[in-house]
Amino acid sequence: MPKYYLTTPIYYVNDVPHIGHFYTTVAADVLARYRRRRGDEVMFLTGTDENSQKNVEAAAKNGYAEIQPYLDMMSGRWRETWTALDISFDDFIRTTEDRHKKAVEKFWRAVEAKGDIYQGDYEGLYCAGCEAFVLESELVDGKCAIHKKEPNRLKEKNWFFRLSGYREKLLAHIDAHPEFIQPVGRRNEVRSYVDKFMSDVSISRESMKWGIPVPGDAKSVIYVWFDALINYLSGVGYGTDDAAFAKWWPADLHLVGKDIIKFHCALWPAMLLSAGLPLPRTVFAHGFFTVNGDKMSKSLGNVVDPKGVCATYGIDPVRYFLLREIGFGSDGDFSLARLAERYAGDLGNDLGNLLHRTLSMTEKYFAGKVPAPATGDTAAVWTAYEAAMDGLDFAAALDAAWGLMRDSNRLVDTEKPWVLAKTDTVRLANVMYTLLERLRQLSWLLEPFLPHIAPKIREQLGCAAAEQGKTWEQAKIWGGLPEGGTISKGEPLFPRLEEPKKA
Ligand code: ME8
Repeated sequence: MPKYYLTTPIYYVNDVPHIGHFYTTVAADVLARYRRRRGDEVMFLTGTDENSQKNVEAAAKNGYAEIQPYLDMMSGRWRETWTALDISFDDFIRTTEDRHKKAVEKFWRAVEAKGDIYQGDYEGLYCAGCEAFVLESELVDGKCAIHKKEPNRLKEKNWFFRLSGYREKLLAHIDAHPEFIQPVGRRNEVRSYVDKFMSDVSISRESMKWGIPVPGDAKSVIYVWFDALINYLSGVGYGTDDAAFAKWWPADLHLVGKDIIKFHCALWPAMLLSAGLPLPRTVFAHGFFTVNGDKMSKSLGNVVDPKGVCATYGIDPVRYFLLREIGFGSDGDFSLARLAERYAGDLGNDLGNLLHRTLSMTEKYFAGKVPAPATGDTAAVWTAYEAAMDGLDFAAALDAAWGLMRDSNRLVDTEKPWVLAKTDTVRLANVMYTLLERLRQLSWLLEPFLPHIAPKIREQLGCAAAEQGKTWEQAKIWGGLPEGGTISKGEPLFPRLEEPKKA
């Protein structure tokens, strides 16, 4: 069985998840579900990044005398949120876990043994928001361009990682492996950074008390990014379970937002090269989105809670919307008006209505039984869908499915089954079978995106049990819906939403 190991970033626990975190996590979940259906053994890892100064500050702000209980409570909230939203993660890594600390220690020792860690003095500007040193030249009006806050000046004795020693190797890897950094715009951005700006980084902090101690120097803690990136190894057994590690590493895909691409495509691969480990196959950085046109921020009060929006629209419609509306890899906007439009249009009209009218006509003209198979060919739809999914172009994959759906709605309009019922029952049977069979196939194509709706489609088509045991390749074969099966029309898939009450 081929294996597929994919990850999300591990998120800071200084706050609860918002729709941006949900976006990355849903994209990973769609892929995980898709790869499982294609027959891969999947490891889908997510988790929480707990050794950050931001978390320490949040613990204090929330009145916690001890940090660990705050981290336990918050990490629990992240995990519960993903569980409540049916994210199918296989493991959840926390950087305060023992298995992670062991891995970090082993990793540090390996890099040290390579001669890539040295001691030096550091003086520089540190942005706590980025958890990174920033250059004077990167500031806008003296403030971090992302966090809009003045960085602090830090001066301390630090351990450094010889990142600059990996410039040539990294450039060669980026050039030889076009799949390593995606999409291509990001590859160019990272390449030019590695080529022109990448310098050694400080990987310890003397002034900070919370974190994993530097092996052999208990006064210092390891820089949070150096620690956090290692989650991708500790999550699959590095330092604790050699067999699991040999099975899963290297990762097939790290999914990240564009804000953290340099950490993942410069620092991380250099760390791995130093430790003598293979590099992940692909790092894909998606874009950032605004909310109703504005940057999401606490001060603007427009932070979208994924649980809240899913409670109103349903989990599947929100998943669909996020991956259809915002091209994966591009920036975009999350607008509630657009969500409502796509809910009523794409989902209600195109999909819900196609199923509803097809089932109603099957009841009316064939007493609720699937008529004899007609010929048909949907191979091109599957090919387009698979190519899009393999390239992480979710919108294009959905377009392929929607193409088939819209064509089916057109088929109803042009063939007019209500007329055929009086004039040509053979043709009527062919049209109805075509529609029913296409819906069966659509349930497969939609399932990674709509994991709750797709099984309902199959139940209504009366083929849930039969489809359950099929492989992806079997599901593709035209004519899978057996003649004589009994359909059972159910509740509408996308009920009309109540108008928001006017105050
Ligand atoms: O950076 N649009 O964690 P984090 C799209 N702990 N995606 C968004 C978004 C938006 N407006 N806002 C956030 C960290 N994201 C580190 C990662 S990994 C070893 C350590 C998503 O909690 C996006 O995936 O700040 C981004 O990269 C991530 O949340 C940052 O999460």
